[in-house]
Amino acid sequence: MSLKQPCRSGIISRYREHLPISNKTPLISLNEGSTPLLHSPKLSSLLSAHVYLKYEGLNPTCSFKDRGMTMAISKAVEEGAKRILCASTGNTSASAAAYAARAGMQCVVLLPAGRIATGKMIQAYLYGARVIAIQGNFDDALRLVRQLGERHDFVVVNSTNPYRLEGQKTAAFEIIEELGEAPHLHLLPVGNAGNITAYWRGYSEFYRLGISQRLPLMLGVEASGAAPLYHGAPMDHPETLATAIRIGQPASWHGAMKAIEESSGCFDIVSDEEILKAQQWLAREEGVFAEPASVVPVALLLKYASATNPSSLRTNAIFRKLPAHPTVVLTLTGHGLKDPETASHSISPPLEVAPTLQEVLAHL
Ligand code: AN7
Repeated sequence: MSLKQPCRSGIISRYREHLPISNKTPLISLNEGSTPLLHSPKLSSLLSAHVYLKYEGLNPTCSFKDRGMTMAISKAVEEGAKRILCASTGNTSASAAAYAARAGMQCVVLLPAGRIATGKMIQAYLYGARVIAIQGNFDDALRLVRQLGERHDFVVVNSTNPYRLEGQKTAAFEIIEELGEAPHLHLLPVGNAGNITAYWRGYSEFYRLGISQRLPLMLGVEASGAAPLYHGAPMDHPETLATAIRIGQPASWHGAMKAIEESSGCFDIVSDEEILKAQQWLAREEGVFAEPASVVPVALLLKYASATNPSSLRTNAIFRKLPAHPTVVLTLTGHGLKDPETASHSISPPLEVAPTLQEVLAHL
């Protein structure tokens, strides 16, 4: 195949030959994908590595979910579906609602009541979804969605829908094309574990096709209060301020385990405090604003770089397997403006002064 230059025509157009698409599949796209791979000078120097940020917050609904949703909705339209349904911690519902609007379909979303970041909630409403708040967590909402899905009048567009992960794997393709090779290490946040499954599939497919010559080690990062994969057991009451990954029973458990085992990677964790610090650090040091769930890999690398006893971290064993000056990619899954409330804990209100030059100068 001939590699195309990055362009912004949507992931189905860009990677058609690698996706389960036929000539009959309608193209429902908002020109997702082809997101920036930003070099991170500060993380690179802290880790003596070449570190890049795959900035998925710059997708049309400001998260990586759009890559999977263009596939899921295009296939749903092809199959004649009229209604789609999902459970969500916020980003899936925002994306589903937008692509459903584009396709002229009804969209129903089940969300954990009171635990959705404001921006995501507003997106679901504005794109016209029917929003139902469940008095429970994401795992409860997904259980109900699975039951409703069996009634056949809805197409479920959670990552249990096989087309979602097919779309999401394209992020790995873009990284390989832009770097000219797969990185040595890829870190990403893990919630329902679909994305780590999808990236591993993408890396594996390009490797098998000979487009890349190596496979990365995969490092999945969870919040310490919502870390079922790290601990190796589902959790009934996951808790973290990174609401996007407040998930105790990941649907893609086996896919995530496969990614970690086949790549010789690992799962690691960071605390909520470390997440907030990393969000601020990334904004101030690199000029990149990402939502709390997105910065868990940044938090892990900062913790590792500053640890007095790095061997206490599972991540240490991973770095020992890497060559000198490795190439490292982190996925920043969602935009910081999705969740202004959580970020506002890190700022103080602006200073108010009289509208005179003297006053302003006095406070510079
Ligand atoms: C910003 O929207 O599960 O491990 O319902 O929004 O593939 O689940 C979101 C997950 C990471 C975790 N970062 O990805 C949902 C949802 C952000 C996210 C994840 C999510 P997966």
